[in-house]
Amino acid sequence: MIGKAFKLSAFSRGTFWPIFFEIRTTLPCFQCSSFSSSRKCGGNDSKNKPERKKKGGGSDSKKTHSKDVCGGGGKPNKDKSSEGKLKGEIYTKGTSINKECKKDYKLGISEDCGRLGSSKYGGRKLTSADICATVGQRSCPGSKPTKDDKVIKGKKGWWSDVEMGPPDAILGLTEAFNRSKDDRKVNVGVGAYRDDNGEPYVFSCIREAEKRLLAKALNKEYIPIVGTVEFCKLCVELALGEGSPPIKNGNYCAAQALSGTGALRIGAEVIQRLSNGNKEIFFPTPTWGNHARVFTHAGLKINKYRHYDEKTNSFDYDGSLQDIEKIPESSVVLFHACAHNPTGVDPPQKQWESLSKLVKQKNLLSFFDMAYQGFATGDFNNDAFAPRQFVKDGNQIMLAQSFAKNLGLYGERVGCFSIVTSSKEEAESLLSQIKIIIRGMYSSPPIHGQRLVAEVLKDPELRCIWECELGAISSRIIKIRKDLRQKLEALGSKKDWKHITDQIGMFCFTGLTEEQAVRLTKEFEIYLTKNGRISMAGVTSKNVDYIAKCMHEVTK
Ligand code: PLA
Repeated sequence: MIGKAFKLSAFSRGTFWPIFFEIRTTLPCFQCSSFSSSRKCGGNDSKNKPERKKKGGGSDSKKTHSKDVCGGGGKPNKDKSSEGKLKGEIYTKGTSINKECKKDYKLGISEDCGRLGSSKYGGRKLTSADICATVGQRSCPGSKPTKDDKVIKGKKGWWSDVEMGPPDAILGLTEAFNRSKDDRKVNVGVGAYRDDNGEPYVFSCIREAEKRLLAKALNKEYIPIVGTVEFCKLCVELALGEGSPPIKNGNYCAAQALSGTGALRIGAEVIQRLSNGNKEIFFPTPTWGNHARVFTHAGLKINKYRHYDEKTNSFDYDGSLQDIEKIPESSVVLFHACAHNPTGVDPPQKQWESLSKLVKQKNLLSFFDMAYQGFATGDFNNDAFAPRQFVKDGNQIMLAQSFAKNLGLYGERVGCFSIVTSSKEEAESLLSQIKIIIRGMYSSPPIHGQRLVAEVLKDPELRCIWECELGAISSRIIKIRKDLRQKLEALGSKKDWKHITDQIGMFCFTGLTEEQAVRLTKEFEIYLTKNGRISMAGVTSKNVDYIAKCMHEVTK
């Protein structure tokens, strides 16, 4: 089957990407999640079926069904893009797999899968409500859970007390944006770069690296638990500078991570399990919304210090010094290495120098979240000033790097976690323990994205292209900041919008109240976080007038 799909798509189109799509989408029957071309979906072959549908159990099956079946409520699935792709990419190419599913998919419910797979229903056709009830999907439209779904032999079902969680404050916005059918809609919620046409951007250096990798026809073996030595070294060199003493002396350890969040999560676990210091971390206020979750999930206490002065829309230098001064010795302090999220306000270099001294003097452990290196000023070295200064002053920093934004590898999840240590021996012991932590979480990291990053970082030509691209990106953001401010002023806004151009990096902390932000979303279809943060990367020459007009409207 794979062979057939491969031939049809690769050779008729002369391009490779559909292959991935076809292989992924033809294999699983998405009713029963069985991965087979010869097995019919929902066949009675129970050995081949993933375990599911136990009353009150089987969380995985619940998820699969709730999404693919229940979501449609028995009506045709509305996801036109995937429907089109499924028809166009798979079935009209003459593949004979999962015919039942093809037919049923159009109905939004796999009747055959349901009928063959369940004797309980005596072969009658299932409705979506039947299936939803069977898998205990309480919120499925049209499905009323029976008492049986909630109680197993006098006990509650495994998950029957689980309440619906709130949507994510940032990523939930993209979901809402995608659901909206309104032509006016603008997504300035998540910090993902868009070109001036509002399209996602894939770096040319990454496209080229991908071509080169494909030509090498490399294998897909597991890579080491902490990633390759080459990748980790390239990352730390990018952050700390090539000749930096910890790298020369081997006083650091590093591990590939699942992007920036994964790096922070490893760090949180390392502090919790291995540090001799306090299990308490201090964040700047405000900070990225996910920090609290990442660190509390690892069992750390969280606390805060001042970062942003709302009155002046700038870094609260005195406030942060006063607060950090009071932090108990041996605690952890988190810093945004550059392009602070959400405020776009960083300490100037002189103030970083004082902060570094204070942290050293108080014996605090600094953890740098470096999710935007190159995005603040367009220059990696400038943007790495703070961690480099801290290391220069003898601080043993921890570092979480992400390549989501600065190489556009959002979905590839490539990052690096590292620690500067006091000796090579300490680095080796730490790394051995980090391996144990990672092995217990996800075993080893993915191979593809890190290859792309290494390809770009080690090749002077690709690196040069990368630097040019980053320069162009940061210039576009700086220009669009000016445009937005000018438009607001031209509309006669009485508010001071100077901070739009003063702030740097991806975000603008507009100063809009929650009420104003919610109004922008509800009335004007502009999706931004409730704290008034706008991703400037989503503002373009085409939507800037509209955004300015609406911002003016809600702040009149
Ligand atoms: N740290 C900070 C300060 C961030 O802003 C983000 C991403 C991350 C870490 C994690 O990024 P990564 O795991 O994708 O590498 N913040 C985004 C996306 C861009 C998000 O919330 O996940 C944001 O819109 O704030």
